[in-house]
Amino acid sequence: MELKEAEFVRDYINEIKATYAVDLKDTSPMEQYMALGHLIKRYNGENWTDTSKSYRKNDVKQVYYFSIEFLPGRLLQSNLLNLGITDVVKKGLKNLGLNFDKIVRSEPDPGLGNGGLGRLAACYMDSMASIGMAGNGNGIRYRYGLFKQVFMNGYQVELPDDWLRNGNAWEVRRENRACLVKFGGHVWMQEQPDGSLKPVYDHTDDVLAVPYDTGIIGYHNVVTNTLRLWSAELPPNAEERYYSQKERDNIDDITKVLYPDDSNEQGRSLRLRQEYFFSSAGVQSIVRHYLSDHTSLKRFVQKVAIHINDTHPTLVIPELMRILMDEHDCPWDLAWQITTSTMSYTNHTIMQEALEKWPIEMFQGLLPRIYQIVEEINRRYRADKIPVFGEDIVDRTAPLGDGQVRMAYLAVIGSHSVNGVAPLHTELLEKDVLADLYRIYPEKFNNKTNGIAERRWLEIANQPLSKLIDSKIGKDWHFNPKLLQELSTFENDKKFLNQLVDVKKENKQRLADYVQSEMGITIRTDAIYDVQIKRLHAYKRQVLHMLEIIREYLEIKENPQADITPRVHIFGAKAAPSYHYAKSVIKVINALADLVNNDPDIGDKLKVVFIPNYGVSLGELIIPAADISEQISTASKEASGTSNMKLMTNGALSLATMDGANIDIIRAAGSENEYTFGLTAADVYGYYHRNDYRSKAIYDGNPELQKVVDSLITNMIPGISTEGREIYDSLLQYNDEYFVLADYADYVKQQKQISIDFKDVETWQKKSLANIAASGTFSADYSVARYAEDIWQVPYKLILK
Ligand code: DL6
Repeated sequence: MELKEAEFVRDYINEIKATYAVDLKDTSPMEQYMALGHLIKRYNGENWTDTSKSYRKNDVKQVYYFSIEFLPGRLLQSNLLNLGITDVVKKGLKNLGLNFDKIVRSEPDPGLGNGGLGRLAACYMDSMASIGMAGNGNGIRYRYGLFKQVFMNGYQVELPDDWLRNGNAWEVRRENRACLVKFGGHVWMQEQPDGSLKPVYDHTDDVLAVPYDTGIIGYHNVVTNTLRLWSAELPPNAEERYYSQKERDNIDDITKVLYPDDSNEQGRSLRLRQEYFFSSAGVQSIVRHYLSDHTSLKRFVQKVAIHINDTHPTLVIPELMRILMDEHDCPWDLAWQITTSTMSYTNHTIMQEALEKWPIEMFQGLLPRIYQIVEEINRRYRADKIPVFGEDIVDRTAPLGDGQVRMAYLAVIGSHSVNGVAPLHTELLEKDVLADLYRIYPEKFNNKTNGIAERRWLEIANQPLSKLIDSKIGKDWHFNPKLLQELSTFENDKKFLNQLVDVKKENKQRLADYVQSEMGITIRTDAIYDVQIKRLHAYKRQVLHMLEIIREYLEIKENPQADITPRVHIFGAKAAPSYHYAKSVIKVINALADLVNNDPDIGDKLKVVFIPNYGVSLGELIIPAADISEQISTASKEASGTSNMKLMTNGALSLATMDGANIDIIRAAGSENEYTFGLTAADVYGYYHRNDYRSKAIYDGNPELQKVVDSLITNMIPGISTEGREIYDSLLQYNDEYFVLADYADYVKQQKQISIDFKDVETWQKKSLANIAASGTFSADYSVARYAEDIWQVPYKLILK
């Protein structure tokens, strides 16, 4: 948008006065941020309205992306960037004597997600707007985010993430678009005068779903799409009937916190209520919106695509069936045809425990009408498929089985498309996790490799690199990230390679300053920054990285004079509150950090920093500083990964197993520019089939490994007696479920190679450049364009300059 500095300054001062009734000099950075947010939202108001109007006028097909998580990160900088007004705003604020960085840091990270799944949804929102596609998000407005992680004596402690404390500058509450969502009670079929049957609900617990909309601004294209998040409130008849405190709390709880503890029955039931709440409200509002412009449901499929991001929103399937049949008199067959043609589903994991299942009793009690519909889907599925495929396979794949509602199976049966998120992942879905359903519906399965918001991870997170790239190849890559490939023509340009070294150093210094001021740890910027940032989970194998740190520590202790390439091992990870093992891993890494960082024999050759409260904003600080990207999951277990792509685009070299999208990264950048190691997915499945993996045998055969693993239980690392033992036992007594010991030797070999290679600055920098240049292909712009073409059948205008 066009904006003159003087105009901005005038508007901003007025905004401050109108909102806070004080002079600029008396405002806090938080107030300065809020006023700026309100002003930018106002500037963009017309774009937002015009976008909605133009979609309506042209009767454009809309995509609704349902996700229980969205992790957009701070919005101020990305909105300024996408509107093209960063420089003028920065200048105006500077001339007013304000500190832009402080204002940026005052914005809380919306705590609406937990990891890659939520961040992917946010990247896709950004890209859908940026390629001019009518893509809306649908989720939950959690009052409290996941949690704020702090470490006390090395243990993870979870504090409330009160991200809405000061309000949210970007959202608009739209009470006039609220919907009622019904839980519990009884349903019976009442005969209508025309002889048909209609369900009647009795004694339901009704909840008002109020939408809060956030504008998602496209990159330099005047498009603004909508992210709609639902909040649970008392229904409008609240004054007419008495609600006990318990009833009020029950309603409040639905959108109070992300991921209620699902380690107990009450938590699980709350989770199911959350899932139905946003699925129902979202589908109700979609149908209402569609019918405000169309007189019949005939063209619904041509105008609406609903995407199920992981199993959590699967209830959109029976909910759309309910609305079509109960509220719009559609017969079953037509309703089913509309529903299955509208829905598509992405699976994000092969981990069995994450394929949600609900006990039938709980499900039926909470959602009696929806259960009736699922029962009928189940009955028809069986009647339809048993004659063709036989009873066994249909039993195994029916939506109801073993006393449970099986959400992933319902999602596959009720959708026209099922995709995995990287080629290996999709292959494993077809061959293993969903193999039976693949046999029944092979035509539904396809792959859509994940992508990232390149612009955020370069233009916002890594401005020095972004500017350097602009100076070499111009700015067209902002619109068409594959053009980053042009950088490879500079691989022998020494001056450019040196400039890349300087950029990395600047980014490392920024991170080092943060680590110094927040954690009191001094780290040197000429060390290898060896980074592992992702959820804490056994399959992601932070333990393997931890064993390497112990090995390096013992190596220096044995030979303090050895010529060691200095290293800083950097972790960022949250463990689910009820995931005991993951919390023990955090404790041990923190204890190890205390030992290593304070040992005078070690000095600054080796440092370990576990940066608390990892999230999008910390990612923006850590990723540009990384030399090594640790992507070391057990092959077959990581569906895709996306930190691997963000680190690649920022010039980190992958130390990676052949898992998820690592495989595609390695292919794109060239294996000579990465460090690969370990078992392949086929090796892992080989062990499963033969049932002959014996971790103890590997331990017995490797004296160095013995020393490293034993140090978990020998008091070498102070203060970890139970946690060290727990990890030790997982590796030896419980036969090392994730093949850490199998991959140890190969991993160490590559780590040693990295220490050698890092010293050759020019060669290292060439490898780094190869990664940056090849990374454009992982832009989310292309991913959503593939969804648009193959699955959603919606138009878009990729802005290829
Ligand atoms: O597709 C986004 C993201 C993938 O990159 C990760 O590999 C995958 O683990 C994650 N999946 C989930 C779902 N639940 N689990 N586990 O978060 O999705």
